[in-house]
Amino acid sequence: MADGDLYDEFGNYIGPELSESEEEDEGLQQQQQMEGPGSEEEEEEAEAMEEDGRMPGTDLALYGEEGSGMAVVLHEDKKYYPTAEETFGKDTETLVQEEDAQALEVPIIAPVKQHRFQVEDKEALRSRYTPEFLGSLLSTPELCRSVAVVGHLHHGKTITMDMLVEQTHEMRPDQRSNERPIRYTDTRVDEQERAISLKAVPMSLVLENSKGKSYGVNLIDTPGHVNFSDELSAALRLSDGVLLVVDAVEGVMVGTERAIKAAAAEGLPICLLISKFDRLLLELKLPPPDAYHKLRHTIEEVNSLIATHYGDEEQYRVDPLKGNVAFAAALYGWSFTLESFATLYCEVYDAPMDPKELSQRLWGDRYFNAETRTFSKKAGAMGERTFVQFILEPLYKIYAQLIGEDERSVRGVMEEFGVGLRPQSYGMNVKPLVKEACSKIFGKAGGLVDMLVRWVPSAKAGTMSKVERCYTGPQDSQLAEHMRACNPRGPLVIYVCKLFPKKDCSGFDAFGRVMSGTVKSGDKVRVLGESYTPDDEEDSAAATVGSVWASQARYRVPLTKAVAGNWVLLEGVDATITKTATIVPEFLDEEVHILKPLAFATQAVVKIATEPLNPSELPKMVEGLRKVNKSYPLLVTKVEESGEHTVFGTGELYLDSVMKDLRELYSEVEVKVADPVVSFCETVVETSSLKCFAETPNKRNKLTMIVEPMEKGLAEDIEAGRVSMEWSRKELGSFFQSKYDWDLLAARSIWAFGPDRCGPNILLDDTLPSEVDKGLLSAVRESIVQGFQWGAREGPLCDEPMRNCKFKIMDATIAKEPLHRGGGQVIPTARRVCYSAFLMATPRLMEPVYYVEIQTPADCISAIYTVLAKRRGHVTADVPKPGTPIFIVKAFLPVSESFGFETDLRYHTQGQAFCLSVFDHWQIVPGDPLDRSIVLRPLEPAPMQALARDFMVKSRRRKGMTDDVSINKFFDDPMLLELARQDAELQQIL
Ligand SMILES: Nc1nc2c(ncn2[C@@H]2O[C@H](COP(=O)(O)OP(=O)(O)OP(=O)(O)O)[C@@H](O)[C@H]2O)c(=O)[nH]1
Ligand SMILES: [Mg+2]
Repeated sequence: MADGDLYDEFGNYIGPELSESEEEDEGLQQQQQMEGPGSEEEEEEAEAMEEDGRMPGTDLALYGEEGSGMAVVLHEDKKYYPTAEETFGKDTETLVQEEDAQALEVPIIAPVKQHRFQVEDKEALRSRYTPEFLGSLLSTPELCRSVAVVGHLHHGKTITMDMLVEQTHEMRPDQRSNERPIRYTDTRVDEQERAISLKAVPMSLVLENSKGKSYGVNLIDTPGHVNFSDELSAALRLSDGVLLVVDAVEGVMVGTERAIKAAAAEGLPICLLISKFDRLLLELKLPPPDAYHKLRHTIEEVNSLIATHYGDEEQYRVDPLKGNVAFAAALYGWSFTLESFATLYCEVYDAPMDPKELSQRLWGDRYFNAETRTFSKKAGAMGERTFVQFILEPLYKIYAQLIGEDERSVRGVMEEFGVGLRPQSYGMNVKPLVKEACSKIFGKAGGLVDMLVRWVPSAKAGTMSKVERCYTGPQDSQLAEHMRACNPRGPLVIYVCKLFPKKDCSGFDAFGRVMSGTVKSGDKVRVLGESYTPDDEEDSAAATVGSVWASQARYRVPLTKAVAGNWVLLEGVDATITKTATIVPEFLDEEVHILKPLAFATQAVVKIATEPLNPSELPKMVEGLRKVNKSYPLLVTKVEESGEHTVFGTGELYLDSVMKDLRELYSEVEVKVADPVVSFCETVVETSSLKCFAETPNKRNKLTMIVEPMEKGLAEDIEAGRVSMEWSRKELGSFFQSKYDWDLLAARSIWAFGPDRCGPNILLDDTLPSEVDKGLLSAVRESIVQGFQWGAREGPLCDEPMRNCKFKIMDATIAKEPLHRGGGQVIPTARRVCYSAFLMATPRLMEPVYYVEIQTPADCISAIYTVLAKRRGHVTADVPKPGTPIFIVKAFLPVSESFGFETDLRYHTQGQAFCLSVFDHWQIVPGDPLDRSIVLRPLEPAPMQALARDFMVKSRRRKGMTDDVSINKFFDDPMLLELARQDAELQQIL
């Protein structure tokens, strides 16, 4: 039969029926035909195998043995395949796995994860001293200083660190001649790319003072951007003093003020470093006398802030004459203090003078009379101030000569100072040449070290004040004694304040300060979390310390042990730590309390909702969120009732950084992010219009409450810890009496703050002993407080926390039998009565407001006013920066209007204005959130008076709640009747 007749036009077989075996044969034949030449060989081989008695299909040719076909080889000696080592080389690991031993989704050999988020040096820098020497200095707390380098954005903190790194490490030639700074403490790739610090990074260096004595100096470089002020808080908690870096040109800015405020809150002494000194000469081109006035103005500005936050005491003031002010141009590798400059004079001129004495005459209204060769306080005929004459003018001359690049004049300058340059240096570009020449002239930063050594308490003295400030337990306990004495032989206590991710981001290393005892690898410890108390020991876990290191930004020095006063990086203890922790020995006889959690000067008010692109990856994202939460001290992650995962941060840059870490480092899933929104607060502006009451479900108890707004400033005082419920009744009484004019009775009847220990709401017992059985009332106190705190945490308007509310219990009927007044009855009722009193007191919504500082040239100011006005912002001041063409515009802007503000600002000012925003206060949103007559139109901006309603309704929708607050839910029937009766009475009167 012809092939064509067997198939129809669609290719279906229509021929006679075939037996199955025929079909198979045919298939086999077709296959063989397709395989073509070579298949014959296989056939032959198969035949040969059959003769051998071997199974066809399994290639049993012995590997690597020629002529093996004939040899008799025992079964166990047979080798069929090359070994993994022969194929892949020596260092190959071979795994023989049984089937189904691993879950399907787990790879047999996991790919090596590499996150390129840390800058990797080809080879680690080598310090000029041995690690042992560093270790030995760090083990002597008297010779250690722990300093946080703080300041405004881009004021030169990281470059100052670079200067110290260069002086203590062997730099490679390419690093030395490179015009781009290394930014050694910016360890992340994104920090380098954006040229901004995002994380606080510690380094322990051996620095020499001007007399050549070595000290172990722990420095931590903090970010200057106000969004990252949480890193600053963590760094300050571990330090004993601060090096405040202020740009000589920009002077005091918002970041400077924040840093001073935060340092004051920790009670740390300030040393001032006026950085970028060269900008006065090269950019502003100020004549020397004007440069002096500019510097003095900056120092005065710092001092006025210090007076505001520390008080007027002389000890905290900074003054070049006291020796706590240094000047530097770190980019050019030099720094000086008055004393180090005086020493330079004495050395160069070989003068038999005491540099200290000379230095006292180099600042302020001091003049040098060249004729009598004496110093006086009165200006001579044509004299300049000594600082100008002896410091600024020579500096200007040095720069002029070096920048002139004339080899002869440069040689002249160098000879004058008795130093020489390498011949090849004269051929260098201006920047490296100035850097090399200046660092030769000024030498190492001995003056700066002198300043730190003198003004920052030693690790030993610092530990004592840390314990007094941060230990939550009794100060007279034995443990506190050991900590205060910084006793290396006492029980181990480590205060962990920061977590650094490991290279593969699988876990974290804990960074902290040893408060007492000695830690070494292998120690068995107990990690106490932030909610640990001796009564509730749940938040504690056992762990074993892995490696112990001294952190050096990009490398680590392994330590055999770290004694009290040291900063350490610990491996293996991070599992249960979220933000801070206290590490103690596994077994300790004494009662232990924790060291205080961090306190922040700002609040996380911007929130975004996240969701994995692929819903099945939710667990991965949740795990990622848990990790970013560890990495950022102020970050708050929450799961809303609707199941939405929200992340709270301080601002746009902060959340941008968080999301980048979440996506790329910690979860590796695609994450969808909703537009940012802000958190709100709920408050009242009047006293409740009637006493609200509620009965417990069993009708045995009845609570009556009213609410009224709190005094201005009280909420902030409570939040900042200026008043605390842990105080004695007497202390509380006198605080409220003196500051807020409360009567003593009211002050003593405070029951609680809410929603937590330092929440901005108060619960007062305002009942009279003649009307209420106080004994019974105090029996249910705990339950009422819990109800109040629950209510204060989630207000009735849109589930946001309450603020500024003073709840007063006016009356209470409590069941005599304990069975009838249990928590289950009282807690929800207390919450309900809080809500009804709240709704009767003209409730309002509050929104967060940013303080915005804008740097701009004068001609852009009007455009800035317009941009701000469009966003409900307003300017509070616009002031010129003395000695510069810059204006500073200060303004308030609601956070909800701040999204995209920076871009808008740049657009309207042709990129000339630059702004920084930081949370400042809460402000009432205009309009009544409960006004039902307002009609909200979708996609249209709400008018001013409808804003509160608009915000509330949108928040409720987002949270999956109904549009309106159902008042009936919070009122009992008798209460509703009472309301109706009062309404009717009111109508009659009208
Ligand atoms: N002219 C001059 N520029 C400097 C000097 N020191 C730093 N800069 C420049 O100032 C900019 C910011 O320096 P950084 O050291 O990164 O500032 P920072 O304070 O660490 O910045 P953040 O950590 O992001 O707040 C860089 O562009 C430096 O080149 C200096 O002494 N002279
Ligand atoms: Mg920096």
